[in-house]
Amino acid sequence: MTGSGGPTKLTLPPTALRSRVTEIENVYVIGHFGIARVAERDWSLRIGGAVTEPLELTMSGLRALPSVTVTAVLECFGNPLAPSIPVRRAANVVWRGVPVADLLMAAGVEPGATALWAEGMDSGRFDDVDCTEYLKDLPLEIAVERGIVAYEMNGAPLTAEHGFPARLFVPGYFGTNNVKWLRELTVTDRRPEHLFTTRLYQRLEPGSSEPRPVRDIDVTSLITIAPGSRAPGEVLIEGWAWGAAQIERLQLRIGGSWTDTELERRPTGTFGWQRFSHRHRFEAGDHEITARATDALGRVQPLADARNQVHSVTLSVR
Ligand SMILES: Nc1nc2c(c(=O)[nH]1)N[C@H]1C(S)=C(S)[C@@H](COP(=O)(O)O)O[C@H]1N2
Ligand SMILES: [Mo]
Repeated sequence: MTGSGGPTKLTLPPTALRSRVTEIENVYVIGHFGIARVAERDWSLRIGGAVTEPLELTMSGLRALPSVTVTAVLECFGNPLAPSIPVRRAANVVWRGVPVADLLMAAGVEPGATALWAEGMDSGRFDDVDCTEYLKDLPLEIAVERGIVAYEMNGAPLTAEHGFPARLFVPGYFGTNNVKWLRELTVTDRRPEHLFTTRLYQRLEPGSSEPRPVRDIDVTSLITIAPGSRAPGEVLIEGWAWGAAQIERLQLRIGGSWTDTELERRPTGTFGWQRFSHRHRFEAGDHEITARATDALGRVQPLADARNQVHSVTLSVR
């Protein structure tokens, strides 16, 4: 199974992300090898590696298992070849699927396993490298804690673009880990050498010289009101804030000074985005509004030079 054509990228403007749950047509799309078209009857999921009972599941077998529903952010790390440029590809989605924990429980994980490899059915050439599959590896502990093999987004079967018939989804992790057109999960104790595991989607964390795989989502926020012309008066400024950890504070900079906004909390152990809102009265003039989030671990969105740098919108009030 190969993707069709070259890389596929669909990015939506922030104003298309106003809904709490992003409509499927407003969910960005990334396919490094294009979009794989998979027929349900040709699909199965193999679970193997360091397990006592390797499994192979059909779609009807997967659907027959108990499922969970979680609302969580899907966010692209960005261009793997230019990782400091903010691309702001994000969405908040209701996912339904079978917990990885249940599947691995049925397969019986052998002692000493630390990693889970996830393989997609798409293949092709990316960054001048031929790949026989899309491959990611995850810490087994996190995959078991919150990973699901998802077959619905927002209550409907996955579309081909989003990984039909099933994909991995790990709440709190960057999109690159959420392998679409999933065909195999392998339990093991090491990292695979692969374009998408050890070469691309690596980052240098502050104070470290050792590249690390892109996993936890950064502290981020997005203003969703439309930029452009407005009449003088009060404007409801709103948007979303999210990250691997809960966002504790969302400030807006309007005309040079920072103000706190009203910010929703998110329930413990969940990874959906949090709404922020603030009413402000604008006089005639051009006004730049900037949003900055701070998470529960004190991490603040950088003002510049980072993929998760603050987002700004300019209003021309006349
Ligand atoms: N099989 C496969 N899975 C994949 C990819 C891919 O190219 N092939 N791209 C990843 C990246 S980088 C992102 S951001 C998400 C995007 O998911 P979406 O297209 O459903 O928005 O899928 C991830 N899973
Ligand atoms: Mo991505």
